[in-house]
Amino acid sequence: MLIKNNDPAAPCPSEITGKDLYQGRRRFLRQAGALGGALWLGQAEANPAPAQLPPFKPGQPLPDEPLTSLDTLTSYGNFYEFGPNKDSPGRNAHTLKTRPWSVEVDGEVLKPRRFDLDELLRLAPLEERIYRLRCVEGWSAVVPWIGFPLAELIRRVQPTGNARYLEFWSLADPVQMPFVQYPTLDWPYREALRLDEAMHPLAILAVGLYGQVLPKPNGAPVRLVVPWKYGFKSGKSIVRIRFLEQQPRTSWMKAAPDEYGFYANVNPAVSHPRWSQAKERRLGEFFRRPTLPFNGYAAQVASLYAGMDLHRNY
Ligand SMILES: Nc1nc2c(c(=O)[nH]1)N[C@H]1C(S)=C(S)[C@@H](COP(=O)(O)O)O[C@H]1N2
Ligand SMILES: [Mo]
Repeated sequence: MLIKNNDPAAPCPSEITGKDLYQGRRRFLRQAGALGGALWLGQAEANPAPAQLPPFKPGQPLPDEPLTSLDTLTSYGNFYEFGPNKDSPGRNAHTLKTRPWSVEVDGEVLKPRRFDLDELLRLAPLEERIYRLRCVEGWSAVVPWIGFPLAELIRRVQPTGNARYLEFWSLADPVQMPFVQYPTLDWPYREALRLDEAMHPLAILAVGLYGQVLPKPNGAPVRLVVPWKYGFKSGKSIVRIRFLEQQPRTSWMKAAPDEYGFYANVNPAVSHPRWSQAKERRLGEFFRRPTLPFNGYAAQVASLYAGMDLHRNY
């Protein structure tokens, strides 16, 4: 795992990790070629190893809140396209093909277009953002994402005067995602934000984690991260962003409307119908800790909801 280094003169973690990965891949390809010949190499090229991330600006650690280990983050989580259990994504997401990849942006925008993954990696300067992640089920983590503000993408497609919401579509390919054939959710997994929420500088498109490209269980190659909302609002493996005039119904709202609302802001004062949200368990810790309003980001985001009844708008 990566050792954090706050010396600004030190090489960027992506430079180290990226170079090692790259050299490892050259070695791998040489060995594969020597061992298995053209067929082997051909298969390796058909699903090439992910490219390295461009250099990024290191993030600020959260005081007294250690990072959740990479091993924990990749082996425990929700990605229902790969199965219903916390260990399903870690066991099954290897079948996800993350290249070629692109994100279609359409709807109420003046400049609808498709962004190729390599374009996304260079759309804006990459930054590390160390964020709390709070799952609606009561566990939480501290994650060193790498990405860029979603506002950077929004700016480039120029929303029309009618655009009020963004809808995010995850990939839904039954060949790569074995559980998409079961009607557990209305696939593709769809989530949405109000335009002003999506424009907030804390909302990012993440393309990396711990100095590397995003691992498949965490939503490779590009996912949303909205740290003041329950984790289910942050769709993984995004292939489409649609700008809308009307508030859409999301996959979770369709599955259980009284349990999962449109806003889903982290709120210790509003219980889930089946459990309290007052506390959370950090992955890797034993004792539960109090959950903070807006997951600790109230100073930055509470004004987005001024005058709203947060019990009704859960
Ligand atoms: N496409 C898709 N995105 C998803 C999910 C999912 O099942 N499918 N699960 C959500 C939930 S409930 C959480 S808590 C976070 C978990 O992200 P992590 O595994 O990177 O911690 O992803 C969210 N994004
Ligand atoms: Mo979650």
